[in-house]
Amino acid sequence: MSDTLAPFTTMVDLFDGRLDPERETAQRTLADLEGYFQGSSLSRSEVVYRVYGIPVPETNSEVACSTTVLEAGDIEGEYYMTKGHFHVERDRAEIYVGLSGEGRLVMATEDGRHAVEPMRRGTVNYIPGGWAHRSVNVGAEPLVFFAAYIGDAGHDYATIERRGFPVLVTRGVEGPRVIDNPSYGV
Ligand code: S6P
Ligand code: ZN
Repeated sequence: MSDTLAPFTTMVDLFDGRLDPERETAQRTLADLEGYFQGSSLSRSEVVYRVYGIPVPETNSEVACSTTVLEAGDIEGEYYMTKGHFHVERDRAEIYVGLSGEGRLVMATEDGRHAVEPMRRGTVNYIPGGWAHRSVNVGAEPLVFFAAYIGDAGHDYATIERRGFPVLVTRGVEGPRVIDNPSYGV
């Protein structure tokens, strides 16, 4: 029993995703996302997203949680998005709960299947094991969501950095479009 966690409570602002207490924050700028978009941006210091974490031991008996706040914007029509990752432990699943804004959750398997699901306030997206996942903000306001995943999942960014996702989400005249990624797997 000695290494059993004590129960604790965190407040989450259901609109802006901020946690109280705020324990661990990561932020990604356009510079951090270099090479992820088809186009390029002159700005490098702009923050694209922040992740507010509720850290727990990284074991398969704990559930790790975080909120993500993904800003609105695009680079040459490709909407702002997260890096996206597989879990290092490939079979670890995850749940996203939409809090505000409008987005798309792009998912892909290593053998090239893909799926695109909606994200907005009230959506509960189930990301099965084996599916890489990337969030895309297709709205004019920040996209905010809550994530919960098995504590030892780990993040494999390298595979996505190398191969990308099979599809991209871009700004079309009639709204967001999902198009084939010309650089996929290259
Ligand atoms: C963690 C979960 C999210 C993302 C966050 C940022 O498993 O999927 O908390 O980490 O949305 O995305 P990324 O791809 O930079 O980790
Ligand atoms: Zn994940």
